[in-house]
Amino acid sequence: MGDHLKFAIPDEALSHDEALPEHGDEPALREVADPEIVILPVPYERTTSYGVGTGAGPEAILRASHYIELYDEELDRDLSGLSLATLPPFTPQAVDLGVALGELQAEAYRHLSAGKFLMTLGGEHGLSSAPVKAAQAVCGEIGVVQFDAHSDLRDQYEGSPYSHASVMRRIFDAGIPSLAVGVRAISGPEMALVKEHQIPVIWGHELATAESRFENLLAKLPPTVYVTFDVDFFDPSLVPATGTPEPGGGFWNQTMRLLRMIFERKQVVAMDVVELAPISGQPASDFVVAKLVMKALAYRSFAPQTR
Ligand SMILES: [Mn+2]
Repeated sequence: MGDHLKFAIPDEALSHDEALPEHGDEPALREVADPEIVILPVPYERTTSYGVGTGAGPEAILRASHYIELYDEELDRDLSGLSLATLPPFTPQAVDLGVALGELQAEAYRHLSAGKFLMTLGGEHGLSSAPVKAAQAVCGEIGVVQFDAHSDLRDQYEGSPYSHASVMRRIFDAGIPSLAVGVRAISGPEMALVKEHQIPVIWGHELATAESRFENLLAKLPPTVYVTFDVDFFDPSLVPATGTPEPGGGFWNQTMRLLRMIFERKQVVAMDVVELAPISGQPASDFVVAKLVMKALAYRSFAPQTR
């Protein structure tokens, strides 16, 4: 098992024995010993509040990745040469959320300080402050691009400062500038914070015509960025399998244009894809999210840089 799979699932990532698809002579992604890209599954779910199931997200993404074709027609490139390795799932052990996120931050730091591009697969959005802070420690000045239906700027939620609903507040508190895209669910206090600090946001209702404004706002971020992608950014007609769906989200092609622009214009050091909560018998969400991961890796490796 292993090398014929697309994101090369390590045995430890599989929760039970299941016959894996046969692919005959189909080219596989190389899983290399010293990869440029490391994929870190983090089935972390501690603070979900509405729908649950993000802990099963990483495995669903890896399973769906079997079915992605490896020729990217947009970039006109064969993706089988991507240099990547998928690590065993990382599960923080500490009960205390702050300590648990510290464990994840140390794990992320280990890969980023070795010069790897880190793709973290969640899990809930509450995990993202850990790899973001690791990226800040390694790179110094960074910015964060947040794809999300929610602003996630609450100081606390349900008693926890480490909630998925507070993750961007923790990043804001760390002095890291951010650009949010697709937000269409926000509380009064969060909006007050956005206005007081002029945090740039492209709202959900602005998505259809967002490209030039996105380009301008992106240019104001530091040259080095981290991308955090909450899959509830997508319209729930495209990705229903998420804990807190909101109508009015992003569709595929417009999203790919924005994502590609980030990789063309910025030095992207790491990305996470979080909040997939798989629905049994509905594989479309899993596949969309796996393809999102693959497109990001393709843009990172093959999109022409215009920085
Ligand atoms: Mn979120």
